[in-house]
Amino acid sequence: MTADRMPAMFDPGAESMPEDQRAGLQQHALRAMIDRLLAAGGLQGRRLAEAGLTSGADVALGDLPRLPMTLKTDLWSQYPFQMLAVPLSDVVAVHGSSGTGGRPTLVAYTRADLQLWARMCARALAAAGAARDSVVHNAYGYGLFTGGLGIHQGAIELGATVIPVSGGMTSRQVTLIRDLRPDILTCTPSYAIRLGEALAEAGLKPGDGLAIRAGIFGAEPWTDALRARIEELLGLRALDIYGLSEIIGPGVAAECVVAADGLHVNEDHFLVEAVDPVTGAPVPDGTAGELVFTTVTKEALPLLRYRTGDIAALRRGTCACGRTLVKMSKVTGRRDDMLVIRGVNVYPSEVERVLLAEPSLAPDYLLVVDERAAQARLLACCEYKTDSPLPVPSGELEARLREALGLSVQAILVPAGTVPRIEVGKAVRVARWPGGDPPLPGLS
Ligand code: DLL
Repeated sequence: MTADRMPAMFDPGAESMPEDQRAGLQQHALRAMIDRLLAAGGLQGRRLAEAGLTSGADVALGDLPRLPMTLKTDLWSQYPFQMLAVPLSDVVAVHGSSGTGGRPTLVAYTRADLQLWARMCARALAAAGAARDSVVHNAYGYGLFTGGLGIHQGAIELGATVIPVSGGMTSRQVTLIRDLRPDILTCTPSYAIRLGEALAEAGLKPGDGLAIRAGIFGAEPWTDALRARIEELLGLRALDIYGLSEIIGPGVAAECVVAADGLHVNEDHFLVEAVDPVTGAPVPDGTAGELVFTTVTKEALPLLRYRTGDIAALRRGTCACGRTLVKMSKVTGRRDDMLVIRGVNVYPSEVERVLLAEPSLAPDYLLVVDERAAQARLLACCEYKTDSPLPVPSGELEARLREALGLSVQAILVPAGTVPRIEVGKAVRVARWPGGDPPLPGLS
């Protein structure tokens, strides 16, 4: 990409700052955060005091790996507001995610936190090539989920026009895309496929009625194979955006359209570490580990070394786009979604990579962990494309899966429309089958 076509950064001073200069600012912000936590006297402040800290001045940036960690269970035990570092009257919004067992993980924002969040999402949009004259079709869900409102505020901060369509009602989305000709699409990657198919059915094709240049997809894991599928279907550059409610929502990290090979972490606000998911010890750059974030500038809910459960690798250096922010790889799995099948560790993303590399298969699949016998089996139920005359023989697919995973997996090809479609939100790709009715009809 030539310099004159390089999209402008939203915050060039911060995004392309020399690393050593940024480290100075990070240390300053970390110390101030520790002072705020100690003063607030909540769970995190007490842990710091127990670790012998009396002031932020006691720590240097390099001490971060030795500071106490914070877990999702801490947010649950302090539900709803015991972890706030500001008076409740300073909180202007709450968001959250549905936790397991229906327990929401609730997070809170001050006015300054919302401004910070808008800026982080504006950075992500600008990194995708969006600008003031852009029209952003925002099909992330609006509500307690952070996706919709986070991107919404980011688009406004950038000065673009946002279409707050939220998720679902796909035929209305098709009409709006036809009439308003957005250049940027934001939604989950699984919904991008659903929308792409609906647009194609309505006769809207890349270059013929569709003007979307880039899509910013996240909130669930997706592979490069799915990226290729989305790009082909919608004729756009498919970029990854990562975030979690606890840290701020979308905008923790995002890919740039220039390199599109990893997500720039906004580490001037969110310090990032990759640690061994079992021991918690730091892993070297380039090695997959569990991401741990420290929100050094957030007011309402500052989190010290928050363990995300998300697995990715970090990479440093200056990107072709000019950003010096550390990059994280795509999330390759979660600490807790790793399946252990007959002693072999399997991440659903590894299976997805094999399935989506096969052109005769559609992007919808369900992995079924058959737990009816003592030795669990993994079944990969994949839809074949309706227009594919000869789907791949299941034996061939099984050989590829065995080669990639070191495990025998039973491949079951099913007609399009068999795997339950998600209408909006996050796709469910794994089902357990402890007994009783099978998760998909016809399995035995
Ligand atoms: O999913 C925030 C978000 C909204 C991110 C829109 C991107 C776009 P939560 O609902 O709290 O927040 O879920 C956070 O979703 O810990 C990851 O496991 C997963 N996740 C989020 N983005 C990605 C991604 C939002 N790009 C949890 N790739 C996180 C893989 C992702 N997983």
